[in-house]
Amino acid sequence: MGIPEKIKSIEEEIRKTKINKATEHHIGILKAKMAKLKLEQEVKSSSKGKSTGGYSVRRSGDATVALIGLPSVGKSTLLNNLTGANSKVGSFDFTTLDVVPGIMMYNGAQIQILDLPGIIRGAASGKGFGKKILSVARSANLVMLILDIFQPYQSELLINELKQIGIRLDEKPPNVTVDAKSSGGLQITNLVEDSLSDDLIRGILRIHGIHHARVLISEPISTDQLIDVVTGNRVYNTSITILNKVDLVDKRTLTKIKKKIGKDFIPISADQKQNIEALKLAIYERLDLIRIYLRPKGGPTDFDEPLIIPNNSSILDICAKIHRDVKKNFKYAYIWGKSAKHKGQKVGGRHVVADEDVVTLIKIK
Ligand SMILES: Nc1nc2c(ncn2[C@@H]2O[C@H](COP(=O)(O)OP(=O)(O)OP(=O)(O)O)[C@@H](O)[C@H]2O)c(=O)[nH]1
Ligand SMILES: [Mg+2]
Repeated sequence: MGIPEKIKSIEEEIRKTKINKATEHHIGILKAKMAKLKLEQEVKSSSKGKSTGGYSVRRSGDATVALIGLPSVGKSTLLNNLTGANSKVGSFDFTTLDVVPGIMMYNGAQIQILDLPGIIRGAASGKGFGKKILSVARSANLVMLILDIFQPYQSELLINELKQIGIRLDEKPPNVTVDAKSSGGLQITNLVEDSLSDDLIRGILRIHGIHHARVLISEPISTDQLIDVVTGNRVYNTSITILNKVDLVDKRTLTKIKKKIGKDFIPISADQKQNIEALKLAIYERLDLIRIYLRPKGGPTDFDEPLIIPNNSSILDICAKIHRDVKKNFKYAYIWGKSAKHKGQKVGGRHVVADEDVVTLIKIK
């Protein structure tokens, strides 16, 4: 049996097995086996030279947002509207066949938005260039899920396809440490009562070739999350959900749909430019960026071009963003603003800055 057939038969078996406490171990082991087979499949197809990588698109700007949705939901119309780009819009599916980048300016930040071809069910297993499309979302800072007013319940499908290629949306990485050793077997410290059994943990680790390790589980986790940890190639991404084409329905219908979707989303009309400013603000807020103003030693502060960095960045992160030499030659900094104890406080590289701080960097002579 080849790998695809093995995966299929395990999927079948999982589907047929009733989920309860008695079958938990069995299903956990099956899932771990399937994750292992999928990894093997990836390795095999990439060594055969089959491209499983993403589109080549040059990253630019301070953060990147990937537009993910079914065909014809209005991704290109939205890109054009947010950024002034000129991505082709069509009333038929699969109008966009490549990545089309645009830049949205907001609060001094340059936010790169990537328009992508539409995905369909089965995208994660390669349907319709699905893997190429989905993998762009892996390296994006924010995934924008776009729903169409006529297909408002498709977010599960999108989330599931992303999940299958290793993207976890709005989840925190599980708090589990697997510290591999060269001998000594598997030593498990499970601080959570009534969670996965040691037997199941051992089984999952062994399937993934881990026979000697110290494992520390400090919060409740599911079988899937443990498999994520041992597989090691998961990314944890933030998302935002948009419902497009709301110009086509009346208020009453929209309220009904809102109730049924049951999760937060932003209603917009990309075509009629409704609620676009609110969407821009939401994107900016979700990206969690801050502005830093640089003040050269003895000179005036540059308030025109803030440096845009992720929230909770340190002075050294600022240096790295400017240039790696700046980081190498960094000595200390002076700081004004919300993160400073007093005006012009002298701080080291690890100091965490706040939105709209003013910073003077002093380098080694
Ligand atoms: N009424 C209405 N039509 C819209 C809206 N946004 C997009 N459309 C229309 O929907 C159709 C598809 O729009 P596109 O922007 O090409 O959709 P897409 O998601 O990029 O499609 P693919 O590239 O094929 O995946 C076009 O006919 C658009 O004019 C909207 O807000 N309201
Ligand atoms: Mg398009």
